[in-house]
Amino acid sequence: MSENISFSEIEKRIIFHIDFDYFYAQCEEIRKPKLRNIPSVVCVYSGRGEDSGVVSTCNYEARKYGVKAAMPIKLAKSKLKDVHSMFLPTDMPYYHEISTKAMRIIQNYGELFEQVSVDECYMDFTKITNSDFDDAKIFAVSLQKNIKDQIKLTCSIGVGPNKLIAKIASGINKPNGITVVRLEDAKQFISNCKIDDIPGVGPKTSKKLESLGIKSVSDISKKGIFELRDALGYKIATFLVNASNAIDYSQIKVRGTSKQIGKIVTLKKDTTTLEQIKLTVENLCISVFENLENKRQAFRVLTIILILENLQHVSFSKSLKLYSASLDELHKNSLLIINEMISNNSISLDNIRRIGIVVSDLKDISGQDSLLNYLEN
Ligand code: DGT
Ligand code: CA
Ligand code: CA
Repeated sequence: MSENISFSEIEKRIIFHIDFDYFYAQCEEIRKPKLRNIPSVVCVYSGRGEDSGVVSTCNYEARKYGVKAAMPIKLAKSKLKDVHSMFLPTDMPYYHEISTKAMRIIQNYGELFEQVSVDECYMDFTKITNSDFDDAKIFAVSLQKNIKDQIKLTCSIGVGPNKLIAKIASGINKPNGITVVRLEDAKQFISNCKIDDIPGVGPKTSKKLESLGIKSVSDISKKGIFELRDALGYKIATFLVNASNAIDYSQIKVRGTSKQIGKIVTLKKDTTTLEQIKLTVENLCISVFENLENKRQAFRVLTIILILENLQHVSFSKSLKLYSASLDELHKNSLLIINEMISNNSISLDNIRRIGIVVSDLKDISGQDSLLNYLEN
């Protein structure tokens, strides 16, 4: 995948890293709002004795008392012995449910999406922002607000020119923070970080670096890969030298099930009539359909994205009863949804700045005799 990407395309990227705050503990607060005002601690009980086990995570109220992930439950209880607090066991199915809802809201932005864990994902916002970091900030605010309004969950967002910078940035202003690091500021940003702020650097690598007299990120950036190769191995040496220069070429890894095809266009300033919008939608559908046809895929979920003059983001997804590979159906449904979105949200046509159409839940149909056969089955 990466070999097809040119330098200039890499340089123009805008990547979001989204990390849900104190995730398991916040999920507990969502169903028991009283927990918000007291230290609450989510624990993995070992089953061997009453308080045997470790802290999985805790809310920020509990963090004030020094409670941390991986701490023995007994120690956490002793830190909170003088305050009213709550200790709860983990409930993974419920956390996954909340995670799925939040991830769906993020995916509705219709860009390349990669979920890395139950509470973390990356999204490539290059297209939707036209590589503009000011727009990216507005999208980050909107995304954070959408998740908060819809499921009462806060998250922290890092925006950067690549995954590495975005990931570090999301941890800077926790909880409920947004940190934007522009391409031109990325080198300075990473130089101000500690070596073990770089994801993947643990105590083992830190120690090895220290034995080479390397104490800071800028120390690494002054070294060549070959100088570090013997101590660390070629792979880690390359990663670290690149990272210390704020370089990271890794791509968003779209998972099989969340693959999608989409296109967003910016409307001309004077494109305000319904006719013009219809024409734009038709062209978008044709382009998305050609892409589907080339990949020999059918879709089931259709998402329409409207981006307004103030960059407010309105999206709506519809799931079809059957997989479809028909341009007509794509076109018909897109128009229906857009009409509904405009009237339900009383959006004035003048306000629409960009329109996007995304199809997802894709299925291979290359084995079918023809698209038509497939549809009639
Ligand atoms: P944050 O992101 O600093 O606001 O707090 P969390 O709790 O979201 O921390 P994060 O993102 O490192 O981890 C996500 C979830 O993974 C967390 O809610 C619980 C679980 N987790 C993290 N660290 C540990 C651990 O050391 N042990 C266990 N059992 N679970 C953990
Ligand atoms: Ca988290
Ligand atoms: Ca996380």
